[in-house]
Amino acid sequence: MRSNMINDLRKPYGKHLVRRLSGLKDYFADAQAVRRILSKSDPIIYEVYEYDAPKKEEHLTFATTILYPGKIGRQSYFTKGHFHYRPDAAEVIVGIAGAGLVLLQDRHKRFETHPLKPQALIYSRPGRAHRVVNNSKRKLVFLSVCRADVRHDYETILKKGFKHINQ
Ligand code: PAN
Ligand code: ZN
Repeated sequence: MRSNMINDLRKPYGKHLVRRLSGLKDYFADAQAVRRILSKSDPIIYEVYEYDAPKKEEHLTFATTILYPGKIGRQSYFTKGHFHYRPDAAEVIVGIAGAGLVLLQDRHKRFETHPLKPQALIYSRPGRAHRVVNNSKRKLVFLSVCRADVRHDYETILKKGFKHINQ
């Protein structure tokens, strides 16, 4: 993105990431279902368009995530989910299209869920890991905004998981 304005957050901008099941296979609980699906295809679970901000504290970065509908075993498609490394930066998540859930969890496994829908705003306070789940039958699109020098800790979630939610 070169201009200072984005007219439509549902359209591509910045860096494009594509997250397929093969890259998320260890996050889903049903390993058999993962193997069965991967033997036939490698579905896209979500895509992210991320503004390429300078990684400095005075900047903000933001991303649009498109999370597709679907299930792996009994679990609906979700984003990997992560903590932010220190400084444990906060994040704002805003619904753009479709509906789902935001899961927030702190390092003591205190857990909250919030409905995500167009115009809903969820504040992931410092120290909260966040994951978004699409438990609907339509595409879920949301915006996230946080400080630009943030680094993602995926390891903790991969090892310890979120409190389990089956949809
Ligand atoms: C978001 C996420 C995005 C993809 O922009 O990075 O929704 O989710 P995962 O990073 O968990 O794969 C964000 O939380 N940024 O900090
Ligand atoms: Zn984040």
